[in-house]
Amino acid sequence: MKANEILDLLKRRFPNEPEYHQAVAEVLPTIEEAYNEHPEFEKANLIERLCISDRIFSFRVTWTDDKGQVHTNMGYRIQHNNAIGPYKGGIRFHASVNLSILKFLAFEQTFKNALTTLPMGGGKGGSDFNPKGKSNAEIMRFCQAFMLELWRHIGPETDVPAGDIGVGGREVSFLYGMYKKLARENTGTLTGKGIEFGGSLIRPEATGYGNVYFLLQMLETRNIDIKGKVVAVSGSGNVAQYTVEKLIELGAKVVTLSDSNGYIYDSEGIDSEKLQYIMDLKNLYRGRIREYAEHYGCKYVEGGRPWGEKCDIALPSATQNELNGDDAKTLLANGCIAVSEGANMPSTPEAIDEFLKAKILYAPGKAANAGGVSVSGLEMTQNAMKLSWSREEVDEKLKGIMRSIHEQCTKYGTQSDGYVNYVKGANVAGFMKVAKAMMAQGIL
Ligand code: NDP
Ligand code: 2IT
Repeated sequence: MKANEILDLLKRRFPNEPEYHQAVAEVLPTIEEAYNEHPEFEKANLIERLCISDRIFSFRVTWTDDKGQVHTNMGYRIQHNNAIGPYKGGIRFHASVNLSILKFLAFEQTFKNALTTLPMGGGKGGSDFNPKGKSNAEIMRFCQAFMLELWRHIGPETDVPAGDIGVGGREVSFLYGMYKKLARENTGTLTGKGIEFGGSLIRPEATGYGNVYFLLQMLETRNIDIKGKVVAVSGSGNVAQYTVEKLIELGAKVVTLSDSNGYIYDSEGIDSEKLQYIMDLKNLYRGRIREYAEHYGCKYVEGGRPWGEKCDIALPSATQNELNGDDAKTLLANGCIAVSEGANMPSTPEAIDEFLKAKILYAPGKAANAGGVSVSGLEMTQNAMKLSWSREEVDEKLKGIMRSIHEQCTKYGTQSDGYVNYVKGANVAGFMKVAKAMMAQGIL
């Protein structure tokens, strides 16, 4: 395999899909060596089979707003690869959603899920529906209309969706209610459900907590204590909120959060009471992060991103390509020692190059944010066994999984000078697992 040739082929075959090309371009050069050690992979054309989704469903979603006006949106589900288990991955509701974004996410999810130690393939879905400013009833009707098409493609042993940007507990519950009505079964298809009907404890916290657990593992390799470290977090949704919760518990000082309008800088640090304000603001009133700055009298930068603020650790937790090469240079110049990605592909290729060149601790999302899908996997297990585990049990399992992901990264990513390239480690570990499963199952 020549990484460049495969990439050119994919660009010709799927033009105008820059995020998908970016995700593939990040992986291929790092797995080239491992791939080429196995001539049988090349004969089986494993690489094209791994990069191109098994299938993609796209459908029109028609829904009615509170004034009686009828709207259409596009809905999609990408079933990328099920070599190691049922397709598994979130659903995103955001105005920017298109095939390029969902294909990048489904491709990454396949590697991420392989790292979790649990039997899950990779998938992703979503809609260009914009949930901002919609009433609860409109969200419900949209979720029901979306599921009216999606339900025939999913199931507990085939494809298990969950949340992502714009899809949290409220949306998963509406989606699940409609799924159940249509499929006439109660098997738990969809994870991130309410705790009363099959949801797992710790699932809401899992991505943020998991990212901090992974960060702790990285810091340990350099004997660095997280206590007192200044941390810049971006986003203010599900992932960001529970990242901050865990960081406060561990005695770190979180100074930033953001949303799509701008960021706040709180030099005093965000404490538990302020975090509760953010959770109410974002999850109940669905307000803007600017209101935090107005309430607590701190700095707010309209249209800005937090990376210019001095910090020891940066945890991008909003969206793809939110941290570019210049941001990376600024972070490094300000003494940043670690970057761990809560979001999927938040760092641009230029930013990643800067981090690796500087040899700081840098964890790509497919390793660092795998805690979310891992606890989704644990939710599937609990549903199948028709029982539920305690908080402590799930949290312990999550810690164990994040530790295992860190081990896999160091196993495959440690360079001759001792530096751990977590990008390479995660990609090679994930790739080898999926590749072996595909080879064993024949040409499909
Ligand atoms: P939420 O919808 O809960 O929050 C998203 C946050 O990111 C909001 O603060 C939102 O601001 C901000 N944001 C979204 N799009 C943009 C944009 N284009 N520019 C700037 N800010 C933006 O989503 P999650 O917290 O669940 O997801 C955050 C990231 O984590 C995503 O990359 C997701 O794929 C990833 N992830 C999520 C997992 C999960 O379990 N939920 C698991 C693993 C990864 P605003 O409200 O203004 O839109
Ligand atoms: O990107 C992700 O890993 C998620 N949005 C969570 C997927 C899941 O199935 O829990």
